[in-house]
Amino acid sequence: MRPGSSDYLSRRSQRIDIGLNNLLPEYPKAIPGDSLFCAMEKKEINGHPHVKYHRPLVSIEELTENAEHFYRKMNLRRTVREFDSRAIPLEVMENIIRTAGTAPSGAHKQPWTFCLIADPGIKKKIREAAEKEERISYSQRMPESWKTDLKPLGTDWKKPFLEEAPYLIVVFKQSYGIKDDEKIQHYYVSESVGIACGFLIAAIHQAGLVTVTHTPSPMNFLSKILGRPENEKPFLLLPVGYAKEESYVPDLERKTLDEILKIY
Ligand code: IYR
Repeated sequence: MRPGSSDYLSRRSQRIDIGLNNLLPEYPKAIPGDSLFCAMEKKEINGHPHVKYHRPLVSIEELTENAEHFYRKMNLRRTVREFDSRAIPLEVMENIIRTAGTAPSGAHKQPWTFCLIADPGIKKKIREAAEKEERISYSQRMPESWKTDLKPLGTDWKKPFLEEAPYLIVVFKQSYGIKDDEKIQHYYVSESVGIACGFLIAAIHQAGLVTVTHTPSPMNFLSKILGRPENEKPFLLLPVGYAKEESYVPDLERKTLDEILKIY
């Protein structure tokens, strides 16, 4: 079986699942992050509760294979702007968002809210508001040099994908939290939410779906349409779905390892 073939990839992910459940035979469906998984070996350290970290013991051969396998899979990710309207089960989207929620964050404040939109009426409102801003951006706000840089991507003010994709995810960053009417300090908010969006995009790709990272500017209209509170600011808008059956993406190249890696 050729590494990188779809059969090879699905066999390998099955093997990873079986491995996790062998590690936890008493909880056959335990998933890290679930309370079941966390309820195992506990210990107080400096007066704070800790749980045992179950180190996955991976051989050098497996490390090598895992790293190459994941790179190959991620290297197949492409930004796609044309969607198939085929429905996607809500459960799939919930697990994708759970994955984004596993991201690290400043002082573990998890300063994010993911709004999932399937309602055609709300999608229409978002499209209309986004296109209104984008039309102004493309005709008045963006300098010619910016538009020249975007030419190879073929973007313009029209955003039909905001209605065509079965789901939109709007990610909000929480500048601060609120609990019992008290403000909670958040740290490294943009970094944390940016990392969570990276996890989100990887999870969308891993599931077999596509997205485009859309950042209409300004995007305050999203707070209004979705009725988000004052402590949340829109961060990123991601339409999610199957790619349209026949769609083309720009013939782009990624920087080589030599260009992005400096070893010291
Ligand atoms: N937000 C606009 C413009 C745009 C900007 C960049 I930088 C892109 O990589 C792609 C598009 C739009 O969504 O069309």
